[in-house]
Amino acid sequence: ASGDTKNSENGSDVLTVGFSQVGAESDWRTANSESMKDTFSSENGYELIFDDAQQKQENQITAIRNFIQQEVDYILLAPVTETGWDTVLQEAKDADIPVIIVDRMVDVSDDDLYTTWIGTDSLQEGRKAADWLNQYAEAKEVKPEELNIVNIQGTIGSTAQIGRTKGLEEGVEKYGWNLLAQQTGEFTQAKGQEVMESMLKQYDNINVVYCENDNEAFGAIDAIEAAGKTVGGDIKNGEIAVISFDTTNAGLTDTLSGKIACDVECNPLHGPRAEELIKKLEAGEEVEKLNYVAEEIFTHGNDVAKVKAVNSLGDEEEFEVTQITQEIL
Ligand code: GZL
Ligand code: ZN
Repeated sequence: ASGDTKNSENGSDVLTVGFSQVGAESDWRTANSESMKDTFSSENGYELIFDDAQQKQENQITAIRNFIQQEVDYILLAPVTETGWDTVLQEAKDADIPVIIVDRMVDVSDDDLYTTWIGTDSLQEGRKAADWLNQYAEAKEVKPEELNIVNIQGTIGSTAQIGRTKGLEEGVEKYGWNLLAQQTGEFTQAKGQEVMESMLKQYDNINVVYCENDNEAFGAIDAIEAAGKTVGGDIKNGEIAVISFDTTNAGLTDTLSGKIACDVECNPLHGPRAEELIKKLEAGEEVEKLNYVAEEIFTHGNDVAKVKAVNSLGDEEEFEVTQITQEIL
């Protein structure tokens, strides 16, 4: 498939790209799909075969096998979970079709089973949120042991969930927070609301809700308000601080209003970056194995100016906390 664009696998001068997408579970996912469709359009000289797996790994494996049958030039995979990919990626390798992993990461026996990866550092995202929460509690004169946290997790086994949960759990260990409950909200608004409702029935002392994406936060906020409680940041006076990830438009709108106390950016616009990698591969150029996308952190109050977080490569990085304003939206 690599080599001269003019003579791609199926002989036409169009590059055929098969994209196995997780599903349509969240605003972030929708934006990610749009970015890929906008980039790999026919006017840009591509034929995109797009498959929505409805968050099921077996559907992704079927889609990849179909792409192999159709002799696509490139396979893009946004993997719903971290494991279970060795067999089908070996089949793609045997068919000499380069695989680009997008967004979440895969854990495979041999990383030659994929050509390159483009995405974001979920572990560092979680660590940013934890560092922010530690400083925020201090600013609000709330002791670490007074923080009663519930964690609405993402799709269990996805690296986005694994990383963000790990970042929180490290904070619990390090600062002595109370982690009352953890349950998956499957990155959806409906499940996030359902899980929050059940947690509110079990605990009457929750003052922090750590949601692993904005859609879970929207659901959790509805449940909290329906229970007659208040989301905000004034933990000392009974408000519930909601932490979230993705910084979707709706998420940043809630951050501006103070309903979300802190939203950690996770950038979905991987289309152009994936195309850049394909162009390099077509030109026979070397590409980095791992291509991390830079991402920030947003709040609406000046309580925390900077956060520090070690990234997945082991380097500590410092980030200015961005104050959300109407103009940024
Ligand atoms: C994160 C991505 C996650 C988003 C969710 O990189 O995999 O999946 O945070 C989406 O909104 O469902
Ligand atoms: Zn991310």
